[in-house]
Amino acid sequence: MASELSSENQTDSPVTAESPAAPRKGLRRRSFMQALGGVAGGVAVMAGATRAKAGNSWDSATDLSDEKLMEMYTKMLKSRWWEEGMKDVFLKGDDKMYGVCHLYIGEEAVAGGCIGALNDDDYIVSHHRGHGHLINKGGDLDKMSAEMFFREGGYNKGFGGSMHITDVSKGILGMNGIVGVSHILGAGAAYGIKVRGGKQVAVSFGGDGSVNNGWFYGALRNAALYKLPFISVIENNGFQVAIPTTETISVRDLSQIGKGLDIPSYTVDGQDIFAVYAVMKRAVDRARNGEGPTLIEAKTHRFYDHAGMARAKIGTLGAFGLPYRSDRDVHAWIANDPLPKFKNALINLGLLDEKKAAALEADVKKQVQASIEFARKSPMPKQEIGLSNVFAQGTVSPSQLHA
Ligand SMILES: Cc1ncc(C[n+]2csc(CCOP(=O)(O)OP(=O)(O)O)c2C)c(N)n1
Ligand SMILES: [Mg+2]
Repeated sequence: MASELSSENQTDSPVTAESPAAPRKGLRRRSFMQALGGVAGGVAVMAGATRAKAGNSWDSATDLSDEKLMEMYTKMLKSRWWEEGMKDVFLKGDDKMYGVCHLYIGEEAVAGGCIGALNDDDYIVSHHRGHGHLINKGGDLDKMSAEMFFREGGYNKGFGGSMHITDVSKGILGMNGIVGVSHILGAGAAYGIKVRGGKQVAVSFGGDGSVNNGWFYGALRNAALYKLPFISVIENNGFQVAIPTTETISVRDLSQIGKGLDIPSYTVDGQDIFAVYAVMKRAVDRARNGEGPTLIEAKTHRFYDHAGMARAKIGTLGAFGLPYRSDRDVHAWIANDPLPKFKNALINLGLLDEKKAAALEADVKKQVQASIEFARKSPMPKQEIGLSNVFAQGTVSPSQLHA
């Protein structure tokens, strides 16, 4: 899939009149293109009825400063190792984790590239597989871990679990367990921005399954009509639980859906953080200029099972032996892991070397471990306050064990 997309990105011809290619800034660094090597590329564009070709992905990504690149890489590391930390805690079984956990591992370049193009005061709305979105938008690891353990120190004071983590102060309008609703919430936030005359943008993330409901279409229709500063990002990992996407929708590229509403729509290689950033930057510029919404489909892969830790092992990346996908595919996806690709690009740029990379990874793992210790020390919430923020009365005890 990735090579197919890359092969469509061999030119730097403009995209369409309504979504012009980002202004060429020239290469900030001579070595930038070489640094990206095989990871550059991967943007395919759906515009009107024709499939056009986008500019090279590195072209828009050259505006990223060294500091920003390192920040994006550090966040990708945090996202990966925090989730690996949660996986290990669950598999060791010494601690109780509550709620359901959907690992984002393998998909991190999508959150990294998209949120890397946002400002702090922009909004995101996430879905059930959203830990990576939160971490990239500045989510606090201690509070996230404590929420996974259902502790008072958690984001939701221990009453939400993974799928309800929210931090409005950071523009994170919540993860959400209802598939598809993120898009209508994102469009609503974009409407709010427009009414207030703000310059922010609102971004909704959803899986490939999220396009199969009315919230998605309602969000796009209204965003197009009112030219809302809205970007809908579809993370197409090829499955809805265990059902292949090809069995649930008639189009091959989900970006095709936007064309009926005249929304600039892109399909991008979601394993290539630079390609994702490039296309997102274009969408963000368009939204801030008052030109309206963009639809982005990022083709990606999840390395673990839909939810929980079936067939996962401590110290092994990815879950093998699941009945609905082949191990061969999983090996191929892992060979295209966005994390080492990003690391190698930064090494080629001279921003990292193996020693520095190892030190950075060790530091991130330390932060993850500290967050787990924070969670362990945090008290269980009082059952009496369980219903204090909802329209009901009584007590609530944690009952659903993470599975
Ligand atoms: C409205 C709704 N229908 C069904 C479900 C049950 N459900 C939870 S996750 C999921 C699959 C979602 O697939 P996708 O959107 O592709 O996201 P992915 O899990 O692949 O990241 C389903 C059907 C739900 N949570 N909400
Ligand atoms: Mg999916």
